[in-house]
Amino acid sequence: MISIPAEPIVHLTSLCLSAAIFALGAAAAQAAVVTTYTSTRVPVAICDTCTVTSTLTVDSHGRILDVDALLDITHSYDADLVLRLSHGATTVLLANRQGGSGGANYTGTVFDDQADIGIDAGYAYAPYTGSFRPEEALAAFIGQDIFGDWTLTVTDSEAGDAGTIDAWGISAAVPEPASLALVGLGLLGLAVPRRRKA
Ligand SMILES: [Ca+2]
Ligand SMILES: [Ca+2]
Repeated sequence: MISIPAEPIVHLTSLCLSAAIFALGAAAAQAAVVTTYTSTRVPVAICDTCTVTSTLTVDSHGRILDVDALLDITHSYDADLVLRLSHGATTVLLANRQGGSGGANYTGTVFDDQADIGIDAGYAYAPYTGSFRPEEALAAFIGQDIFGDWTLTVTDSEAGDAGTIDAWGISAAVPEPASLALVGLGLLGLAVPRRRKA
């Protein structure tokens, strides 16, 4: 008779545990995995006054939370170059004829919306080693599926100098796969009976 109130307490406990499991599961689903994909279709010659492309193919799915572009180009006159990154129907202008008078190469360049310096800032200089904000935000890709082809398009728009796309890639953050979150939920679920027995 005295134990009657115990039942609602048990229900309340299991409700709290369920809520905690749900909250932890949701937190696990929010966790991001960052992966770098590099193109194997390099080097690509940038002929004088040509437009050339290089692609890379991502064979996994995931909703893009953030994406950066990585680039190594040898070119004797960067200000000839217009750089664009495309995926699906979206194209982002990375750099439009930057490099001033005679700046050469992009060496270890990362285009990142979160960078402190814009590639078009007057105090950013070739070979642009480090992180720079692109001229258009890479955030245009946020929410898209990372799966499929990504294309770097390089236009050399002035006669006299040429170069090469040596290497490029993307570094993308997507949510941790749902299967991992479910494994987490399963492990938490196993923990519940143990706690009740204790
Ligand atoms: Ca970024
Ligand atoms: Ca040229």
